[in-house]
Amino acid sequence: MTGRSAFVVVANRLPVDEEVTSDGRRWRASPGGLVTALSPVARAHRGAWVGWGGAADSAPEPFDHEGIRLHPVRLSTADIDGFYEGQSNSTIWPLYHDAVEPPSYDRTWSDAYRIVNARFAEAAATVAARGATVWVHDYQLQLVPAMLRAKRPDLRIGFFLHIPFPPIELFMQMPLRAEILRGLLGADLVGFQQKLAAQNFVRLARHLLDLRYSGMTIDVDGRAVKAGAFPISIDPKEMERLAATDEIRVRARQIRTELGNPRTLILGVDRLDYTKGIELRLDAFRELLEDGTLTVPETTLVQVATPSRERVEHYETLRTRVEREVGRINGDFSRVGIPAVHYLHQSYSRAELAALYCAADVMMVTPLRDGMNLVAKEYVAARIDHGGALVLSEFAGAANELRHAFLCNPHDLDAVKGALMQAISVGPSDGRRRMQIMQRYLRTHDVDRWGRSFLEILQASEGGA
Ligand code: ADQ
Repeated sequence: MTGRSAFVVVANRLPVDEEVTSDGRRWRASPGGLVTALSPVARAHRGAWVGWGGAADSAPEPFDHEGIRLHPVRLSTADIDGFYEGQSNSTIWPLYHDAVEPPSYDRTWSDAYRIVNARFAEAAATVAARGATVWVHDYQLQLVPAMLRAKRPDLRIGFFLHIPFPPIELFMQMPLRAEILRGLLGADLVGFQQKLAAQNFVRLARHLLDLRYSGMTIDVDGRAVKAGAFPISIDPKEMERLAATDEIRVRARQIRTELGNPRTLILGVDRLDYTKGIELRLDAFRELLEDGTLTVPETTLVQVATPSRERVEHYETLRTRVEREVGRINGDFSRVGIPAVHYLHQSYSRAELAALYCAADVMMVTPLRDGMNLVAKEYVAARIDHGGALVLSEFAGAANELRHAFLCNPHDLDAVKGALMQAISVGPSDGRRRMQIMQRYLRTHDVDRWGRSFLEILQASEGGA
């Protein structure tokens, strides 16, 4: 594959992880929704992908991987500090998640963000063919659409934000607010997980830049910029296939045996992130053990928490708090050889995740705020036996779609406890009915539909000059 591409994905990370083996360096497709969603689209368009390879100060020459041309962008250690850990994960991430932890602001981070966004825009401009479609992703790259348009007015540019977009009052805190808004408005189509987020965006354009809008289309100096909701999804067939294998069925039973065959197995699977509501889940569980509503060993909680952003301060302190609380619950309620909480600070294969999903009676997904939350969708897809029950925070994007989960307000501990108890005690026919309805929904609202619906609207937009 040579030359420029008619379809380019731009994301913070490339869709591959580097593996160092005894024979040298090798690239392996990285797991995750974004890669599963976009790789087939990029491949079908003989497309390119611009992103960081994951190692500091290293950017190999462009190379092909499974039919996609990959263009690594170099990030230095200082870039990672200021752009990624600073502006992206200590300013924008908390601010866009309702400031559930206070955002930090630092002028040097803003500079790093500008510089790195310019580097991504430059790389995309070099890679894109004349009139190409470029799809930029997520909160790390919000300046890229305008920077790219300035260099390449011929392109059709789409942007998708995977996390929530905050209401005006919160967004206005950000020193970089006007620049970020103008950056996003460089796109022809700006996609969000939820309608509310898209509405926040068009209102902000009027409030901050005095731009007119009609419906969900903003007039930016005579150019039409559309905003819309495109709730991301999963490939439910992947989980269904895994759950149907003998290997996973056996492993699910084995997990329950290893846990001492509890009557009720409660599961949480999250990146270890303060937005995910891991602590409140532990609080709910502890209170239910304290008042005797739940007992050990009849009930066990397994919390899988993938290591994440460990060099960012909020994440370090969260880890300490979670581990202290797990220790406290176990100290008070475990029996010899039978812990109340199994806490696993590890990453797992898709197969092991599928087995955990199949083994769990209740899945707790309780973020304080989440763009979508794919774990909730994966759990539902994995339950081909129509068993299990999902407790889901109203503040996850997924709650707009998975209406038959046991929904709760994560800021109300009694409501969380109530939803958990309802899920534990749901009758088999009601439980089955709820699962079936949610599964039917996921089959028709899969990740393929997400990608197609975004790109169809993008193709129908005015596009470049
Ligand atoms: P995340 O905040 O990372 O994504 P989520 O949507 O739940 O959150 O996706 C996590 C993914 O990681 C899932 O596919 C899950 O299976 C996987 N995972 C979690 N724990 C794991 C473990 N221990 N081992 C292996 N895999 C694990 C952001 C937004 C979300 C939005 C997605 C996609 O914050 O709101 O849904 O992007 O747009």
